[in-house]
Amino acid sequence: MSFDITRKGDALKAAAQGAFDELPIFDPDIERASRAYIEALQAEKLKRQVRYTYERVPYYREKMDALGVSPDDIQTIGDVRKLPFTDKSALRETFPYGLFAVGLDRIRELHASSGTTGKPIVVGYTDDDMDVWSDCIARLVQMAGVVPEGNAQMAFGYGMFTGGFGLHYGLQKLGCTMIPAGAGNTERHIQMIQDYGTTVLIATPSYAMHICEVGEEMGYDWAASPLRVGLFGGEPCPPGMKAEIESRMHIVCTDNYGLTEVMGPGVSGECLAARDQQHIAEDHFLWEVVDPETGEAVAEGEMGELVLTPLDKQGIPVLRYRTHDLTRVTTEPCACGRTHARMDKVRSRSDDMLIIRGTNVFPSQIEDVLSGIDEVTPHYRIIVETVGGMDALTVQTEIRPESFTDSFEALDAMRRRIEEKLKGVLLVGVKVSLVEPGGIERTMGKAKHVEDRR
Ligand code: DLL
Repeated sequence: MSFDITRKGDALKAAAQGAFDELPIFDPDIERASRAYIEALQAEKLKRQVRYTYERVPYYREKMDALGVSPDDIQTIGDVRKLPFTDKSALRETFPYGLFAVGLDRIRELHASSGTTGKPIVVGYTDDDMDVWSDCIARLVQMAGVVPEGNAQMAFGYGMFTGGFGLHYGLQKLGCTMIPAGAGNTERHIQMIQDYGTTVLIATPSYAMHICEVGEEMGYDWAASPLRVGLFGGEPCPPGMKAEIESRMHIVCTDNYGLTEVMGPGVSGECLAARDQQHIAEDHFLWEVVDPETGEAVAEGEMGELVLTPLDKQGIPVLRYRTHDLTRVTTEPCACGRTHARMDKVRSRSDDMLIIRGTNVFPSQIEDVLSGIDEVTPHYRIIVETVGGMDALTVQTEIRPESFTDSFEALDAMRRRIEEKLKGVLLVGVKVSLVEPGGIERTMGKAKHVEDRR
């Protein structure tokens, strides 16, 4: 072996040289299975899962009866389209246990998500669900080059959020030593990395960026730190942010996707060959990409809303869950050797579009413009309000310390330049407000970029 991936930097070096056989794969039989095998397995599991759900969850029995669909009608993976969609509202209407397929005596753990409107949804995991969950996580953890000897420090919140415990169980399954620090107390995180020889850090990308900055302010030498891998997820990672963290912290970082309603983290994970995509755990999830307006399937490789049907869920077996996350999926082979389909990183959701004076604006468009401006950090906020009866859009963007100046003229020119760039892309008037370095509030969990005061 020419690479020792327990050494800082070697996983990235191996990937850069295309030496993917030097990187570990947790479950090679399934992660490298042929497409024909995967699809046959999905068809078998789908049949079983639909029958299980129909027989145990009155909500789905009624929905399927109303559509005139019986479990016998589901024979192929394409037959999934005969089934009704599920939206977050179904979990809210049946809160707390209306969609559960087993009694609470078989549920080992509950998790919840408050969502944007604050109304909670709750999900439950049986023993088998917990097993599948930690398996899916162990896979994505290895995609980043984590090895069983790793010391993994948790900077996701524990509690009802699926991120903390999900990653915890998966890392332990792989054999890592868990350091359950939890979110917050950033300086202590840095101290612990040094004291405990932490090799893996788990955080939202925005919190990882904050940990990086605080370390730098403390004079911590990231290049000499034992830290080797960052496992991110839970929120979109702005373009360029992952690469910036990698170079400033001298680690390799992957971005991983999931959602509470279908499992939590573990749905898909980034390998080191396709850095803007994530392999979907296709033996456990059947994916579809649909037009968010019509619900009709789009052609493979086209952008649309991701719809997921978990194929093994026992606790709460949702069918055709509409994630609202926009992505596209390809089944082309990946250089890493994995055969599972890859989805593009989720940058926006079908429900996060802002309408500003009749024009559609996606926060990701603003993020793209800001990421192309060298003088600003990845931290930003979008404020929408009504001024004189009209929508007003303000983008607060933070200046990098090295670009900060006392010259009002220079700052004003910078501000006007950013405004022009944003206007050119958004086609709507926008006010830019420059914020001094460190002036935009940092979060320890998911960053909240948009404040709609209308
Ligand atoms: O955030 C699960 C998770 C935790 C995934 C930790 C990865 C790591 P929820 O709180 O239910 O679950 O939020 C799910 O967050 O529908 C996406 O809109 C967004 N999201 C999650 N991960 C990513 C990601 C967890 N890597 C919602 N990139 C999802 C972009 C993400 N968006």
